[in-house]
Amino acid sequence: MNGQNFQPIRLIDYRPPEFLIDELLLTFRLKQRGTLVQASSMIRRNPSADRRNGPLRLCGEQLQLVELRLDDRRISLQDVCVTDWELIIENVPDVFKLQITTRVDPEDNTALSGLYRSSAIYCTQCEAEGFRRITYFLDRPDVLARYTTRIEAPQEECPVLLANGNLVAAGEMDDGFHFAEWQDPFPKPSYLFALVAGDLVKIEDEFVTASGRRVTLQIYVHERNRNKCKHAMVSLKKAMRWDEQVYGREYDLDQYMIVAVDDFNMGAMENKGLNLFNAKYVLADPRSATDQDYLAIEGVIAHEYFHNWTGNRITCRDWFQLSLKEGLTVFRDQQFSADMNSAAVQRIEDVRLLRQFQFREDAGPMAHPVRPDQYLEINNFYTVTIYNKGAEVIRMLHTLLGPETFRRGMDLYFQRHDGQAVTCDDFVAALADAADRDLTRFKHWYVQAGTPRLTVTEQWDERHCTYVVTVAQATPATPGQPDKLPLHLPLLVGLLGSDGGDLAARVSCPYERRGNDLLLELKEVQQDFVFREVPEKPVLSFLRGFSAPVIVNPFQSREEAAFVMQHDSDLFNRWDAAFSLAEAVILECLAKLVAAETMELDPVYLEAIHYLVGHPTDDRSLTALALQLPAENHLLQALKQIDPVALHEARRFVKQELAGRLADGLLNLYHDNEPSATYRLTGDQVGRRSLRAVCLDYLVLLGEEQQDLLELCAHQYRQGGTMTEKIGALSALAQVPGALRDEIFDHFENQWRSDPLVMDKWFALQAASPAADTYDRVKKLLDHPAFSLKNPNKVRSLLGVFGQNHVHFHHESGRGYRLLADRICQLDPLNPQLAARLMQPFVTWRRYTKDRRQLMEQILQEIGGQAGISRDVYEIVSKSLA
Ligand code: 0A1
Ligand code: ZN
Repeated sequence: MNGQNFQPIRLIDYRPPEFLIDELLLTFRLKQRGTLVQASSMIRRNPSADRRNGPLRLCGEQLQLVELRLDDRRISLQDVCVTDWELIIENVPDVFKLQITTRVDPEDNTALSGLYRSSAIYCTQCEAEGFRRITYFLDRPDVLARYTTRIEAPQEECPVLLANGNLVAAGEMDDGFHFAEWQDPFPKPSYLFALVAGDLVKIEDEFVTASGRRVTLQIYVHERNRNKCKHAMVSLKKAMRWDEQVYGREYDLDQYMIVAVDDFNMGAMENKGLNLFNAKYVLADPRSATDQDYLAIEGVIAHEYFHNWTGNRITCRDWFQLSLKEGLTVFRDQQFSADMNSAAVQRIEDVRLLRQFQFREDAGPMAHPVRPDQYLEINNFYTVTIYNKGAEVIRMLHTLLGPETFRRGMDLYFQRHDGQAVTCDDFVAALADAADRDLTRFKHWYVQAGTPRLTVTEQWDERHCTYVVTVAQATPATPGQPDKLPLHLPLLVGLLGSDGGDLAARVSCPYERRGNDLLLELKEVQQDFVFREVPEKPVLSFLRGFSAPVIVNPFQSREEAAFVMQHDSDLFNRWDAAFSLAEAVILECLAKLVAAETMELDPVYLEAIHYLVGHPTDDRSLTALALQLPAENHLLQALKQIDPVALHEARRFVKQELAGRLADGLLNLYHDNEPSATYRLTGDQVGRRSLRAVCLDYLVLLGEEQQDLLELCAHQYRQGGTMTEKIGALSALAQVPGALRDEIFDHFENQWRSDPLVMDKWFALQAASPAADTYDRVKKLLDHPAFSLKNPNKVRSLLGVFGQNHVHFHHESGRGYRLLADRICQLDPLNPQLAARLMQPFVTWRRYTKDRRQLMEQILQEIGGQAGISRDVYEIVSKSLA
């Protein structure tokens, strides 16, 4: 394999920086090729460094060094050492001024890290290590400097010039250039630097903070998108108010800017005062964006805004602490979305994502702790573990401490560490101090990878009216961590009586009450929880609200699960009961299929779903969620050896059976829930649209015999006034190849071919389709004029989604593997970060049937053998094969 010389970075090697930079003046003279960057900094030795006499080593990549001056004297470039990743200057004084001029070519920057161009806009992406692609610098998060940024650019091409902080000067220059100078009063790490220049329009609003300061809010977009920013602006204002009310956090600059760009590797970036967003998370109108898009925009806008305190004011000491800002900020954005919309729906969506993606990551060769202790390429660690499991860890702290104590802990954290770069330990210490609790065992969550499994047993003593729940925990071994310690976790439970009511209020037990719930704290490998004066054998409502990120081995009968599904006061657990029942039923069918027995639908499950369809709750989104079967991505985790085709068939059988048996009920539900003609983003309206989409998704499976059901889809597509309805119809139709499907997909393409975000949906629906012709279509779509390997949204919509399409990606011929692998190799030299992300479906290759295993192993070896392989892709390949 190539790439063996890449060296891992280790947490134990962390040392404080040898130098500090307090002030930095950056001057950019922008050109598509040959941008000149002058960086003038005040540098001094760090009094608390381990070593005080070493050379100055600055990070730098893909730079052309033009000039160097130390204390205003020019240094010959022969007298310094320049490598592919460093500039080393020997014998520097203790305090000095350094001026560096570098040259970069934004137009050729396809990696979208550093300074690049997207749809004629100059922009930057510096997290995690992009700043070193702009100038030589101490590019590490524990070096905090005050930045002044001067941008010079051709006035006509770039009327708008933006950087972090406040605008302090602007004016015209010779040769059609103009300039703007920005000053950011808050010291920040280099990863939060940003610059934007281009022809953009701004949408402006104002926010008055709790203490009465006026903040100007601006969203910058291309002229054609001017009318699609309202929702983002409303979301921003809601997030600002919420952070004041819930965490007492006010915004700290006079101006808050958001810029939407078309080419972006991630969702968005929290640069101080100047957030850069993937256009997907800013632009929306009802004609072109779905309800899910609207909710995602609200969530991402909030996430970036919340980073201003959790990430920017208090940042990470090193990249191993990434979850310090990301886990905490995801937790905050989840809380916010739960408060703005349906809390139960939000929790279900969060848990679905966690189970499908994080549990899968945690069980595979890329498993790593929330605070990793080693990496080759930090960009590979922007993972569901760091973000979403990290958020679960914070949520557990919130549950253990209770909301008031948690808030006191957060206050202490902000007060203690404002302006610092700190660690996850510092965060937990602030909470522990505020709560006056020992959280030592809890901290295992940060260092231990893998999803714990809980085994639950119940004992009911009728004579003494005593009920005992025994819970045991075990975390499976993960790479590099064969032995696991017990964790400290909060278990919220309820006891349901035979009438479905909560018994908890009446029983005697030493556990803290949290509303209807009881809080059990599991700390040991195994513990008994005893409840006395229990009048009848209760049905246990376990792990309410998914109070800990664990897998619970099934311990209840299907009848009990159906009971929870109907009666639990915890809406999350109602849904979860439906989900687990469906999982058990599908896996049972799969076992039958594999054993060549006839598959049958369990009558208990059928009855439960029948009831659900006949008695929808007021929260229609909840009913819609309960009707959706677990994704293949989730189901496969329970299998020793994955046969993706058999799994797909078993799931499809259950879906088809439900459709057939419940057709009338589903059709009634569909017709009873027509949304209003005008678009409104209320729970009621969103619920109607999603419930109808789920109904169609089932009903369309009966389309072969009942043409009118296909027509129902077509009708919704043609008549629906919103993108949500159109996508609902298209997504259902995508399952049934035929003239009608083709006609409607063509129609959609013709109508939307010039809207890139809508075309992303069109690509994704086709790449996700289980229909037999998916592979051929995807192959053809790679040559579609709207597709481009250079645009991450396109790559994710077509190739990323195809990689998650189990039946087609894992086609026994290996053609799905080949298709993806070839594109990964093509993409790697252009955009290694994105190429590495596309590797994800290969990572768990060992879990599949033998033929597939062999094919995937070969592919991994082939990719690993590519000349010039990036560190990003190399890390994934080598860990997968290890
Ligand atoms: N900090 C951002 C995510 C982000 C990370 C890396 C990026 O480029 C490599 C871009 C964005 C967030 O959490 O929103
Ligand atoms: Zn973030």
